[in-house]
Amino acid sequence: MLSCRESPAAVGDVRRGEELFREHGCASCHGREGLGDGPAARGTAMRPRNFADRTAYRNGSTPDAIARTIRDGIRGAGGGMPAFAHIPSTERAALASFIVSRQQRQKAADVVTITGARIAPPIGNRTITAGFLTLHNRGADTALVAANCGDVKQLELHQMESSGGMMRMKMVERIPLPAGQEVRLHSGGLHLMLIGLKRRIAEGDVLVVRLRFADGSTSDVRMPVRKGEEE
Ligand code: HEC
Ligand SMILES: [Cu+2]
Repeated sequence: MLSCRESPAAVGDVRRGEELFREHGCASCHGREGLGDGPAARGTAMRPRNFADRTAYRNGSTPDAIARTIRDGIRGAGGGMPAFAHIPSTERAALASFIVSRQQRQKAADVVTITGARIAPPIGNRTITAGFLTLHNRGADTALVAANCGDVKQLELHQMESSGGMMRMKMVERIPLPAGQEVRLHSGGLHLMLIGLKRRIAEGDVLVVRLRFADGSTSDVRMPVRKGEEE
């Protein structure tokens, strides 16, 4: 995907924008790096935008659109972005340059490498099983947001957690993949849940699972059916 920006922002603008981002308190909600994880955002239902994820902007991700959003804020259902009409337009433009500089240039699918993918052989006649893999993110922060496979009715992202001494699974919306880090999906932790296998699978079979990342890019992963060391 190419972005057409007629006048690439000057480096000075980006640096000024970064200062203003702190001075005007944007970082308190959006986080210093603009990843949507500032201290004011913690513990609330409000989700400030992660600027790296270009698909997440409701009002456009270009410098002009962003400068307008800063002026007008976002109101209505799910809103929570205050309007900053009092900020001079030159400063709003610098803020927009900084925010655009945070947008991820590389597709997540190209920078996340996958190893150790496998699907646990289903037990008996069950049509449900789990999938595991390790994701190494060599790019900017992203997240695994969905998975699907033609041989499975429903594929969910799950997390095991203990509550009251019992281990139980719960569905998660996304699995964060922080920059430079390795996230391991494994038995007893995060995993892919394959619900409703459309055909019988056994050790030696391979399923192709499509992973979708926060920026909308996808990766097709060959997942052999085999037991792990822990089984
Ligand atoms: C009180 C917390 C808070 C502060 C302070 C804040 N924001 Fe936001 N911002 C949000 C939330 C929440 C959203 C997501 C709104 C939504 O989805 O309706 C958002 C969204 C945005 C967006 C994305 C708009 C879109 O099209 O989706 C931009 C750009 C933005 N903020 C810039 C800024 C800038 C620049 C500042 C500082 C001048 C700032 N924000 C300060 C909470 C905040
Ligand atoms: Cu599960």
